[in-house]
Amino acid sequence: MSTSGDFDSRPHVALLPSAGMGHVTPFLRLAASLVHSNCHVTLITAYPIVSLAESENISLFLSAFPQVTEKQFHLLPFDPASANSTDPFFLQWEAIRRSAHLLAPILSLTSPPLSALITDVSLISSVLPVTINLGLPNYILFTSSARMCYLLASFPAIVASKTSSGSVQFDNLEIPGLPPIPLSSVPPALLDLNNLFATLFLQNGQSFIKSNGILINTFEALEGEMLDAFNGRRELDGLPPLYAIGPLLPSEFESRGSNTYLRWLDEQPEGSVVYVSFGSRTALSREQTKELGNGLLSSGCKFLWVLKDTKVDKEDEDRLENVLGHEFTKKIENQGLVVKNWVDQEKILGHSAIGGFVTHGGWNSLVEAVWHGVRLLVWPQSGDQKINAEVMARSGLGTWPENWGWGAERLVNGDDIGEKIKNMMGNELLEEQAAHFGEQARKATGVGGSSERKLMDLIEEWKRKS
Ligand code: UDP
Ligand code: G50
Repeated sequence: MSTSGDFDSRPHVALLPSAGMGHVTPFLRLAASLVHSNCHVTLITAYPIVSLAESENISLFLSAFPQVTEKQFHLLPFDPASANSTDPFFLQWEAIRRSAHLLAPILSLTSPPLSALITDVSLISSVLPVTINLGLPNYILFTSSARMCYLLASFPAIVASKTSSGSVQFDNLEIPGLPPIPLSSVPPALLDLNNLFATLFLQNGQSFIKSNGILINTFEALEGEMLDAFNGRRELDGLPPLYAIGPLLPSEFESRGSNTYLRWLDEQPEGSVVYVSFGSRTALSREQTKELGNGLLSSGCKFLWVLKDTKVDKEDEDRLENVLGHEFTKKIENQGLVVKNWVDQEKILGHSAIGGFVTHGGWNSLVEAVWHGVRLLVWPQSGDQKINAEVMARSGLGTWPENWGWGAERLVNGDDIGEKIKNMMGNELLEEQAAHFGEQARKATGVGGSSERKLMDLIEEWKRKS
């Protein structure tokens, strides 16, 4: 056929996500964008899948993109007791890591041959030996902020110099030209090297230097100084290039489920509703949930609240009334809507009725809010969320009440929550900054924008390797 020459020059990229929607979602968005940029794409999916949200989104993606090849990666049996964690998503990362050697035949038997593999950051130290052995370029997709990426790159040296009997002694992490990362913002799990998250973080940080490049879901206008700080130490530390290719944009395939809440939003005045969600894998305690409910009522604002009662969605079965109580459920009817299912966050954040977002600070949620120009009240619960909150607060996109601490650290009182929500919803400076960064995000991903160019450069690099 006359097009066979072009066909052969298209790069073939395989993608290997890990577990949790915060990791699967950016991978599927990147895959969609690579297909639109004329790449062959293979998606490697590890089975069994932990949550319903992940399996549904992967199916929706594969139906929307029949040209993408799925390679199923069946994990070896795994005994959770053999790993130091109770978190189902971290355990799945470890299960994938222990099966990584099984990737070799999957990667070497693809047709046309692969130009590159893009691996989730949580898996790299176990996948790199496989790709190095096959002579296959391996790129990382970093699913959090550039600020968090800097911590990951610094962690091996911190551990080498400051560890005694498994406990990491943290000082502030200095970053040239930027505020340091204080001990109080470091993911608590990193302070004890015996736990699984810290072990993986250390090994993955040590592996950075062996990878061909790091793709990251952020953009120049949002984290330019941070990207410069990272790139500034590359030569010294042998780090690979960091490519800011974000925001990775939501695609139509992600829309699903009942969306009566969108019809409810249609009836609300512009900018009047506060959207409340803590992402895909964070359940507040029942006590904190009730205080949040009281806070929403006392804020006087209309609200759309996605309430999660368990970490893994399949187990979230208790009825709303059982969680909130009959009386409270009745009280909110005139002021808000509470949903206990998966929602289409993209459509919500893009709805003109939304005027602010109370979020845990998961990086995907933050970047989605920035894209839609929605201001924030960030309430970090765990992991990288304080570090991400710092990025938002510094850019004037939102407020972060630092004295609220980590999620499990203290019970935040409803009146305090209500006050902070009211302040955020009335803060015009935040609104202006949010609109400004929304425009910058569009520029970055538009033709000739900083993120678009980075992705095009990478595709050219892969073409040369195919
Ligand atoms: N999300 C969604 N609907 C929900 C809950 C979450 O669409 O009901 C999406 C959200 O838009 C984001 C992802 O799930 O893309 C959550 O990732 P994030 O990094 O914000 O937080 P995590 O869930 O990993 O803590
Ligand atoms: C999930 C989480 C806590 C947390 C992170 C999560 C990240 C993301 C980046 O994704 O920090 C990252 C993950 C794993 C790893 C290195 C970097 O080994 O619950 O902090």
